[in-house]
Amino acid sequence: MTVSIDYRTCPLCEATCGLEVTHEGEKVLRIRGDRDDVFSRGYICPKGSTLGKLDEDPDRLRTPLIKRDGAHVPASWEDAFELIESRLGPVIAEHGPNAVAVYLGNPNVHSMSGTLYPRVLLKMLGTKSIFTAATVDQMPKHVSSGLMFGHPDLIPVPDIDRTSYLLMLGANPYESNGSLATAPDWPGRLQAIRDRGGRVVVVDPRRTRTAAAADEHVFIRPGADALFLFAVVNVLFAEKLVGPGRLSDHIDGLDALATAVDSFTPDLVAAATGVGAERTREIARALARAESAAVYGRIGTHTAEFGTMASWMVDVLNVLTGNLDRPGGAMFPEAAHEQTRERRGFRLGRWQTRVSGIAEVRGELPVSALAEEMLEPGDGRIRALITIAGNPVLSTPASDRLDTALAGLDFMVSVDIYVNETTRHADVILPGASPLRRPHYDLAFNQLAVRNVANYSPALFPLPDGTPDEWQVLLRLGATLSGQGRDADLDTLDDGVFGMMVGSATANPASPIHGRDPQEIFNATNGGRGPERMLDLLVRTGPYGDGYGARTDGLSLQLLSESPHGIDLGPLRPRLPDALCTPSGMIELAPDRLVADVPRLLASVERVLNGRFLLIGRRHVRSNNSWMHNIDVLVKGKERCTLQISTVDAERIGLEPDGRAKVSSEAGALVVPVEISDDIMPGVVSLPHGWGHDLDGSAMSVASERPGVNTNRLSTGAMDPVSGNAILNGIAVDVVPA
Ligand SMILES: Nc1nc2c(c(=O)[nH]1)N[C@H]1C(S)=C(S)[C@@H](COP(=O)(O)OP(=O)(O)OC[C@H]3O[C@@H](n4cnc5c(=O)[nH]c(N)nc54)[C@H](O)[C@@H]3O)O[C@H]1N2
Ligand SMILES: Nc1nc2c(c(=O)[nH]1)N[C@H]1C(S)=C(S)[C@@H](COP(=O)(O)OP(=O)(O)OC[C@H]3O[C@@H](n4cnc5c(=O)[nH]c(N)nc54)[C@H](O)[C@@H]3O)O[C@H]1N2
Ligand code: SF4
Ligand SMILES: [Mo]
Repeated sequence: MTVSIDYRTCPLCEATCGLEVTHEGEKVLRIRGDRDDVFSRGYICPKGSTLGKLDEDPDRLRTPLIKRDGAHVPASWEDAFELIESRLGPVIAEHGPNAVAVYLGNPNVHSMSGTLYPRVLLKMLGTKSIFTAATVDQMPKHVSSGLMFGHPDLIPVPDIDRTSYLLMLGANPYESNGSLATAPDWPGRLQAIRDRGGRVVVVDPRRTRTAAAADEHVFIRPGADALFLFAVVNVLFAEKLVGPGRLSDHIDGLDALATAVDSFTPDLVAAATGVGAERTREIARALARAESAAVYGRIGTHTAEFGTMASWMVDVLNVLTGNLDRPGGAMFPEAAHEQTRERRGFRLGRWQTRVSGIAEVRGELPVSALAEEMLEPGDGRIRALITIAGNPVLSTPASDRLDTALAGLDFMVSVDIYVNETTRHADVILPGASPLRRPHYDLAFNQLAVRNVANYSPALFPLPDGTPDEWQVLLRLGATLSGQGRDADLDTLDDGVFGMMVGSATANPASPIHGRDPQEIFNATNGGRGPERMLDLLVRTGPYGDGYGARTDGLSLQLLSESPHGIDLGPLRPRLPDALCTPSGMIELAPDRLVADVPRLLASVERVLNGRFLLIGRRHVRSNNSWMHNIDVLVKGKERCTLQISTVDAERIGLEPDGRAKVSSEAGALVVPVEISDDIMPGVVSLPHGWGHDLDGSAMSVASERPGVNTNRLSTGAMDPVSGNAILNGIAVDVVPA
C-alpha cells in the first residue's frame, strides 16, 4: 500500500489547527502540524497528533450496544432501533414529548453532524426538555451578548494579533488553547503582543502558564471577577476616562450604567476581590490610555456565581474605552457560512423548569436542574433521556444525584463513541464516528475566530460498511420518535430538511438568493446528502459566497475542497452598527435584566468565608474535558488529578507534600492526592474536572487505570440565576488531611 499525506482540521478543541496526516491506507503513520495552514502555520498540541490512536482505540464503539440483564452486548442497528421504538414510543405516547429530555454535550459543536442535525432531531421529537453543556460553560456570554447586541451569538473576540493591551480574566489558553476566541498558537500570539511593545495582563487565582508568560499577573479571589470589573468601570466614570469614540452615537443606557456601578468603588470591593484599590485604578487607566486594548473573560469568569454580571462588564469595558469593533480591540468575526441575522432582539425566560422555576435561555434549560426534573415526582417528570456526545455524570454539577437519577429512568439512549460514566446507564448506545471518518468545517468556531478563515476537509477514511454516519443516526432517531417509523427513508427525509433550508433562504430578503427558484438552487448545490450539502448552501449564501452565480470568484464547497490548507479571508473588520440585532439598533449598555441583578452582586461584598477554602478548576493541555483519557500517550506520566493548595495553607492545616486531603462541600466529599504549590492563591484550592473513571459498567480500559476523582461531586448545583449557568468555580469547601 502507498503512503500518502492529507491535510485535515483538528476538531478536538476550539483552536482549529491544521493537521498533516501521513497514512498508509487507513493506518495513520504520523500526524504533525500543517505548516501551510493559513491560520495555524504548523502549530499543534499533543492531542492533535493522537487522532490516529483514537481511531484505533479498541474501546471506541463500532457497533450499537443494547443492555441485557444489566450488561451491554453488541447488537445490530435494526435491533437497536427496534428497541428504541418499542420502549421510547410508549413513553412519548403516554406522557408527551417533554418527558424525554435531550442532553447535547460539547463535541457536538466540534462536528458538522453534531452542529446541524440535533436541531432536526429536536424538532421532530418536539421536546422542550433540552439541556446542553452550554449551561456548564458560556451561557453568561450568550445572555450578555443577546441583551447588549441583540443576538446571543454576536460575541466579540479579542483581536489579539493587533492589540497593544490584553486584559484576560479566567482564561488559560496555554492549556486550553483558547475558548470563545479561536486562535491556533495562543502562546505565540501572546508573545507577539509583548514583542511589539504591548502588554498582557492575566487575572487568575492561580499563576498559570499563561499568567507566568504575561507582563503582569493579578491574583483574584474566585468568584470576584464581577466585583473587580464593576470597580474598573466605576473608575472610568469617576476619573472621566469614558470614551466610546466612534460608537458614541450607537449606545443606549450610559447614565443607567453609571448609576449601576456607582457604589462599586475599588476600595469597597478590595477585600472581597483581593485586588488592591490602587491596582484596580491603574488597570482602568491603562485600559483607557492604551493605543488599543481588549478585555477578554473566559471560563473562570463565566462558571461563577455572577457569571453574567462579569460577562456584561467585559463588553462594557470594551465599549467605554472605545475598543469595541475596532482593530486591536474586541471585534465581531464574520465567518464564511454566516447568515444574515434578523433584528429581533433577545428574550429569555419564555418558559421555566417544572421544579425550581428556572428560566429558559435560548430554548434550553440549565443542566444543573436535570436531576431534580427526573427525581421529583409529579406531572411533567422527565422519564427518559437521550444524550448525544456528552458525559454529564462527570461534567455537570452534583454528579452523585444525577448518577442516581439516570439509574432510575424508564429508558435512556446515548449516541457516543465510548461506554463512559454516563452512557453506561443507557439501554441503547449508538456509536458516533471517529474524527478521521467524518468531514470537518468548523461551523461553531469560525464564528469566534480572531481572523476570518475557512477551512474544509472531507472525511479522511470511510466509515466501515454498513455503518451509518452520525447525521443519519440522528435523522433515524428523529424518524423513530416522531412516528414516521425507524424504517423511514433517510434520503427523502434529508431532502426534505435541506429543501426547507433552501426555501427559507430564497424567501429571505437579506439572502443573496432571495427570489430565486428553490428547485434550481436545490439542484445546483454540491456535497451529496448530509452536512456537506448544507455547508455548500451556507457558504455560497454567506458573506463571501458565490451566491449561486451572483458573485464571480465567490466561495463554494468546491472552492474550499480545492484549498486543503484553508482560505484566509483576512483580519477582522468593523461591523457595527450594521451587525447589531437589538430592536433599538443600538448597543444596550444597561439592559433591565442585568441591572436587576446588581443588588445581589453588591450584597456579596459583605461575605465572609470563616476559614473555608474556595475550590476552582483547571485544565491540562493533554486532557479534553472527560474524554481522551483512554489514549495512553496522553494520560501517562505524573498524576494530574491532584488538589493544588498553597504552601501556607498546607502548613496551616497539616498537609504533607505526598499526602492526601479530604475535600468536602454541601454536595459530597472526596479524597485526593495533594500538590503543594506557590502558584495558587492562599485560601484557594484547585482540582481539574473530567476525572473519576472508576464507576462500574463503563468500558474505558486505559482511563480506568488512572481514574482520578470527580470534582463535580463537590459542585452543588447552584447556579447564576440570570443565565442558569452552573457555579463550578468558587465553591466553598473544607479541606483536612486524609
Ligand atoms: N467542574 C467543572 N466541570 C466542568 C467544567 C469545568 O471547568 N469545571 N467545564 C465544563 C465545560 S466548559 C464543558 S464544555 C463540559 C463538557 O461536558 P460534556 O460535553 O458533557 O462532556 P465531555 O467530557 O466533553 O464528553 C463528551 C462525550 O462525547 C463523546 N464524543 C466525542 N466525540 C464524539 C463524536 O464525534 N460523536 C459522539 N456521538 N460522541 C462523541 C465522548 O466519548 C464523551 O463521552 O464540562 C463542563 N464541566
Ligand atoms: N487541554 C484542554 N483544552 C481544552 C479543554 C480541556 O478540557 N482540556 N476544554 C475545552 C473547553 S470545553 C473549554 S470551554 C475551554 C475553556 O478554556 P479556558 O477558559 O481557557 O479554561 P481553563 O484552561 O480552565 O482556564 C480557566 C482559568 O480560570 C481560572 N479561574 C478559576 N476561577 C476563577 C475566577 O473566579 N476568576 C478568575 N479570574 N479566574 C478563575 C482558573 O485558575 C483557570 O486558570 O477549553 C477547551 N480546551
Ligand atoms: S490545540 Fe486543539 S485544535 Fe490544535 S491540535 Fe490541539 S486539540 Fe487540536
Ligand atoms: Mo466548554
